[in-house]
Amino acid sequence: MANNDHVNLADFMAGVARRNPGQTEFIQAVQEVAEDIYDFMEDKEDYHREQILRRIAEPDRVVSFRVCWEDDNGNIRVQRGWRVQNNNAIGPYKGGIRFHPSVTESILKFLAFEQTFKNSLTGLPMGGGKGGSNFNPKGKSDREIMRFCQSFMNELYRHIGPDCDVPAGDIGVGGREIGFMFGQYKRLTNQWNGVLTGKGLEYGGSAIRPEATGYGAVYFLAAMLRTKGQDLKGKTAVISGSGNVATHAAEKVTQLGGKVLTLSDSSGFVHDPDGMDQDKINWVKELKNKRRGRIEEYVAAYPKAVFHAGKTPWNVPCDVALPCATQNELLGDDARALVANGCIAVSEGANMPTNLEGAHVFRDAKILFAPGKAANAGGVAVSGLEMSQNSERRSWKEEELQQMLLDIMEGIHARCVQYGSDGKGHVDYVRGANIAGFKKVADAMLAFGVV
Ligand code: NDP
Ligand code: 2IT
Repeated sequence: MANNDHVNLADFMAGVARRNPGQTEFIQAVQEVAEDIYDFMEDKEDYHREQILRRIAEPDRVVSFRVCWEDDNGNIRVQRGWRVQNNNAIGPYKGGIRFHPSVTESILKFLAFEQTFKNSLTGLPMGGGKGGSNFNPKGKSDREIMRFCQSFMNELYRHIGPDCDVPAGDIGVGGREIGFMFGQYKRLTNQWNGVLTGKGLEYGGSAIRPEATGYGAVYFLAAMLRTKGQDLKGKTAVISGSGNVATHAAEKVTQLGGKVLTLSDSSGFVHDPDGMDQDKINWVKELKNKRRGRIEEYVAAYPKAVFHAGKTPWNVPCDVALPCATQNELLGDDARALVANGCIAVSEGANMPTNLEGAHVFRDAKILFAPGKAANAGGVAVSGLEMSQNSERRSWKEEELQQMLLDIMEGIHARCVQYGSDGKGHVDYVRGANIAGFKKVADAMLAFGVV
């Protein structure tokens, strides 16, 4: 009789911590999932016997490599690059690439782990992966970005492929960087295929991919509100970040009749008591994507707004909140402030923006709380649709894709309700997302035997 049938949660987590020393974000992400999965697995011997959670929490592989490039002054710069291929039970590895000085192996492992469940939740055949570099794109010229992207791809290309691993964007990686990386992949392999998503519309990209994450997070929010007979009309929204996810979340909240009060970046947040209409949001997009400026500049253009240096926006009273910047940006005290100020729903556009304590505050208060792996899955879902279009060698119409995104988000919401409902009118979306995401991957792994 094997003796590892029933390792309890505490021992399981102690093992994860022992095997991944110092990888705090990864351990945090595993803990959050394991808390729900252990409960769900209690009477499911085969998941225990086959060590399924232990296997999902051990990446299939982590590739780490040196990235050298030359800056505009002729200096040789050395960065580290990674690709974490976490699990490909239900499809090719799929997940973004992040360029940010804070990137570590721990952060990419947490993101690849989360991605595995997120991609499963979409209902599309995609496994989980993530990559990136500690390269800081801020202040770099276009040519420097190009040289870095080309050097990064010089190693990455041998680990990816349209049926193997399909990267996309994330923090610090948008259309410009995907273009440089796709160009270099094509040059190295002499293959034109759907190896990356988030491409430009001229070369195989999908309509609405840039909008999909932010829009999807708001569709999920609207679906949660609907269970309480409510919608976004007239509701005040506090949003963090001012990048791809935040600006498109703001756009959709506005379209659905809500009033966006804040956006932020790593220097602080702007509070616009008049709300941010489409013109103002377009101004922010231009600021961030073209001029590569700081959110602080908003107050010069819109003088009624106030900039709060070094602060996050969670103390601004609101009906709904969308953390859309980065991990661990919303802590226990922030969650308590939001609940105390009457916030009724939180939809995570970012990955793991709420820390464990904050998540427990929201769950205990029984507000509507959508974890990133459910709420922000619209981005990777449309990436999956971009893969389908590339394989089929055609492009679907924008209206079709808009409807597919909406349907996918409704489907994720329904799966969360199925596994997260307490049967008495309350839905724990974290639990629902964890279990629904896990089950599909776990059952595929059971079918494969011990691999
Ligand atoms: P962008 O690079 O477009 O924007 C990132 C935004 O977050 C910027 O406003 C940035 O401010 C801010 N930010 C980044 N790091 C920090 C930090 N350490 N502290 C405070 N603010 C920070 O990235 P995205 O919008 O694409 O990504 C935002 C989040 O959404 C991430 O968690 C990402 O993993 C997640 N996500 C993205 C998807 C996508 O499709 N792009 C899909 C699903 C999730 P600053 O300019 O000062 O750095
Ligand atoms: O975190 C994420 O889901 C992303 N950055 C998008 C991944 C993708 O493959 O589109």
